[in-house]
Amino acid sequence: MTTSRRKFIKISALGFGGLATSSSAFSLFGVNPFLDAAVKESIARKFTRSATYCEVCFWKCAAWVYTNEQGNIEKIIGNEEDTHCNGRLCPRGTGGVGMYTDEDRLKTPLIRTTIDGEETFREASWEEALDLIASKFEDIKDKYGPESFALLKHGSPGSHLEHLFKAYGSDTIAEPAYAQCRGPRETGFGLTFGSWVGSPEPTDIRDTKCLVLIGSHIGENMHNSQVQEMSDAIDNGAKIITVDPRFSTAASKSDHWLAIKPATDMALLLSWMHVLIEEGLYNKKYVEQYTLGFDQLKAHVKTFTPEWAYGITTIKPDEIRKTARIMAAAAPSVIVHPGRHVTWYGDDSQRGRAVAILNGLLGSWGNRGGFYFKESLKVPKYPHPEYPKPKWGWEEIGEKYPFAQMGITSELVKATIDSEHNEHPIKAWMIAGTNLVQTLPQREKTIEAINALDFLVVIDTMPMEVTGYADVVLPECTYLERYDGIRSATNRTPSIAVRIPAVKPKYDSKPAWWISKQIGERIGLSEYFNYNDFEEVIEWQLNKLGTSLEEMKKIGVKNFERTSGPLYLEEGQEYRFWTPSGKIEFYSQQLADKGFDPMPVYTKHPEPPQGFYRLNYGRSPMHTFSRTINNPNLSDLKSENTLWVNPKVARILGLKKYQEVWLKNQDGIVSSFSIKVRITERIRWDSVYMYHGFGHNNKKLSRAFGKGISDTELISQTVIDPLMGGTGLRGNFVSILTENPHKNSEI
Ligand SMILES: Nc1nc2c(c(=O)[nH]1)N[C@H]1C(S)=C(S)[C@@H](COP(=O)(O)OP(=O)(O)OC[C@H]3O[C@@H](n4cnc5c(=O)[nH]c(N)nc54)[C@H](O)[C@@H]3O)O[C@H]1N2
Ligand SMILES: Nc1nc2c(c(=O)[nH]1)N[C@H]1C(S)=C(S)[C@@H](COP(=O)(O)OP(=O)(O)OC[C@H]3O[C@@H](n4cnc5c(=O)[nH]c(N)nc54)[C@H](O)[C@@H]3O)O[C@H]1N2
Ligand code: SF4
Ligand SMILES: [Mo]
Repeated sequence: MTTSRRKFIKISALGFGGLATSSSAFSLFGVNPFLDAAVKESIARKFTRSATYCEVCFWKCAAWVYTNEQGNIEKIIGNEEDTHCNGRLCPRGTGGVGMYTDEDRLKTPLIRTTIDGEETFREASWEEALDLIASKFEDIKDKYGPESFALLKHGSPGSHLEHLFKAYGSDTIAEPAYAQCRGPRETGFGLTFGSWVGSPEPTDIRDTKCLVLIGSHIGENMHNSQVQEMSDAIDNGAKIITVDPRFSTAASKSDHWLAIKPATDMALLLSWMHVLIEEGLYNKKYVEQYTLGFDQLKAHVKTFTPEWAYGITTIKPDEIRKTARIMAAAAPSVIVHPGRHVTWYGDDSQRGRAVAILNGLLGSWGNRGGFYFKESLKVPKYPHPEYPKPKWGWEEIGEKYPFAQMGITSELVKATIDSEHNEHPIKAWMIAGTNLVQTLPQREKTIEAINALDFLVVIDTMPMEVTGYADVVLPECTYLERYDGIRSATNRTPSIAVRIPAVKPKYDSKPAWWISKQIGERIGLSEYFNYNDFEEVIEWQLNKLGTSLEEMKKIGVKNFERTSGPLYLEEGQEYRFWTPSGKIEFYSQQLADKGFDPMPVYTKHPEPPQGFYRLNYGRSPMHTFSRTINNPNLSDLKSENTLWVNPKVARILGLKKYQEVWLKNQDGIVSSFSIKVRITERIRWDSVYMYHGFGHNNKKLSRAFGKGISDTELISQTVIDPLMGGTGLRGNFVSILTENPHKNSEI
C-alpha cells in the first residue's frame, strides 16, 4: 500500500543543489547527499560552513550554509541535530540561496520623489533615508502620539522592529500570520484546552495510529518535520483520514478521503461527536477525569446524526460512522489536526473548538500519538529600560473581538482608512517582511488605507508589490547575510539555533537589527540599543543559556533536556488545564457569558451562484506565498500556477487542456493576468483551485511578473470571525472567461 502511495508525487525537476530521490512517502524531500562521512570530510576541506536557520518559511529549520574558497554560497543543507528538519530541508529551503543571488533584489534605499510631474523613486544613501524616517517618527509622535505609527510585520525582521516600536511607545502592531492564518484555531483550542496550539504544532504524528486532516494539506504544505513524521507514520501503518474537497497529496496517501462539500466541515465534526457519544466509543475515563460539560455536549449533538450530516456534507453516513470508529480504535493515539491556515468561512474559531472537542472526546491531548506537552527555552531579554506604556494599541482599534489575542491586520487597515474620524487615528505604517498587497483580502481597502497614510516605509529584500506604495523603501539583506535573534524552538525537547552571516550583504543592503538601532538612535532611544553589533546581544544571551557564540558557530543547534516533566500524562494523573475551570471545556462558559454559542453549531454558508465556482486555493510545495515566486532556483521548478477544473466543468464550458483563461469574481473583479487550465478529477465540479502567491504585478520582478493569477485579487468578500476578528477568505466565487478581457487595455 505504501509503495503505491509513494508513487503519487513525481517530482523530476529537483535538479539543482544535488538533490537525490528520497525514500520517504513524500518524495519531495531531498535526501541529504552529505550524510556520507567521506563526502562530509571533503566538504570540510574545501568549504566553510556557517550556521543559520531558514527564512524561506516560518518553520525555521536549522541549516548549514556552505561557502567555497571564493566566498560564494554553494549549498544549504539541514542541520542533523535539529528537531525541525532532522538534517533535511524541503526544496524551498535548499533553494533559499536564490533569495541571495536574485539579481532583482532591492539594492539601495529608495525615496519617493516627483520628476516632471511623475512620481518615481530615487536612490538615496542610508543616512538620508534614515534621517527622513526618523523625522517622520518625531512628527507623528508630536502631532498624534506614537500610537499612530503602526508596524505590520512577518518573520525575523519583525522582532527587531517590534523592539523599536515598543521603545518608541507604539503597540499598534499586527501581522497577517494571525488574522489571515492561524488566529482562529488558537482561539478555539485556547477556549477548550486553555493553551494555544502554537508553532510547531505539538502533534505527535511520529507515534500516531490515526491522523485526521481537516483541509490541512501536509505534503503540499511543506512544514518540514511534520511532513517527515507523517511519512514515517504512514510507513508504520497509521491510518490517515483526509477531509478535503480536493484530492490533495495527503488525500492520495490516505486510507479514507472524505471529499466534503466545501464550507460544511462543522456538520461532519458534530456528526463524528454524535457517533462517538451515541456508540459509547469516546474515551470515558479521560472524559470523566479531565473534561467539563459532557452532558451538555451529549444533548447538543443528539440530533446530528450521520444521516443529517450526509445531507449537508455529501459524505455517506457509513463513511462517517466508519471513520469515527477508526479514530476511536486508535484513541488516544489519534490526532485531529488543528490545521494552520484556518481563516475560511468566518465561523473558524468555532470550527477550531469543534476540532478541539473531538480531540477531547478521544483523549488525545497529553497522550502518546496525540498531542504532547511541548517545551521551549526562554531566551533572556538583553537589558534595556522599560518600554513606555502606550495610551492605546491594537486592542483598542476598530471593532471589538473579545477573544482576539494579537493585532488584527484588517482592523488596522479599516482604522487607517477612517483615521480622520477615529479616536485612534493611524497615520503612518512601517511594513517589514509582509507583502500586504498580495496577502490581505479586499485589496482595494489595503490600497485605500495606504493612500490615507501620511507616511509609509517598507523594509523588504525584494521589489514586491507593497514596496511600490512606499515613501521610503529600505533594502534588508537576506537571512544568509545577517545575524538575527536566537531561535528557541518549542518541541518535544527544547532547543536553540543561531543565524550567523554566511556572506557579506550584497549591494547596499542592511539587516533589520541595524535599521532599528539606527532609527532608535536618531529619535533619542539609544539606551534601548546598548550594543554596537547584534553579535554582542546573542553572545550575552548564549552565555546566560550556558553556551557561547563560539560553541554555537560550531554546532548551530543545541538541544536541551526537558525540565517541565514528561511528554504525556501518566495514567490517571491529576492535571489542571489552563482554562477557568481547570478542565477541558466542552461547554464554554466564557463564550456563553459573551453571548456566543457555548458549543459549536453548524451554520450554512453561501454557495456559488449559477455560472460561478468557489475559489479554492492552497500551497505550492515549491513556493512560500508570494515571496519565492521570483527566486531563480524555485521559479525554475514552478514558474506559474494553473487553474484546476473538473472535467465536467471543462466539458460544459468547452475548455481544453492548458487553455488560457481569465477569472471574474462575484463583484466583477477581473484577474489582471491569465492562467492555464488543468483539467482534473482531483477538484470538485463546484470549485476551482489554484496555488496562492502567483500573479505578481510588479514589473521589477523579472521572472514572476504576469505569471499566473493572484487568488488574493479575487478575494473581495470576507466573513469576519466574531470571536477574534479573522477574515474568512473562502466565500468567493469566480466565473471563467475565455476571451481576454484586457484586449483593449494595457496593464
Ligand atoms: N509549500 C508551502 N508550505 C507552506 C506554506 C507555503 O507558503 N508553501 N505556508 C505555511 C503556512 S504560513 C500555513 S498557514 C500553512 C497552510 O497550510 P494548511 O493549514 O494545510 O492550509 P489549509 O488552508 O488548511 O489547506 C488547504 C487545503 O484546504 C482544502 N480546502 C478548501 N476548502 C475546504 C473546505 O471547505 N473544507 C476542507 N476540509 N478543506 C478545504 C484545499 O483543497 C487545500 O487542500 O502552510 C504552511 N506551509
Ligand atoms: N489569498 C490568500 N491570502 C493569504 C493566504 C492565502 O493562502 N491566500 N495565506 C495567508 C497566510 S496563512 C499567511 S501566514 C500570510 C503570509 O503573508 P506574508 O507574510 O505577506 O508572506 P509573503 O507573501 O511571503 O510576503 C513576505 C514578504 O517578505 C519579504 N521578505 C522575505 N524575506 C525577507 C527578509 O528577510 N526581510 C524582509 N524585510 N523581508 C523579507 C518578501 O519579499 C515579501 O515581500 O498570508 C495570508 N494571506
Ligand atoms: S520547511 Fe522548508 S522553507 Fe520552511 S524553514 Fe524548513 S527548509 Fe525552510
Ligand atoms: Mo500562515
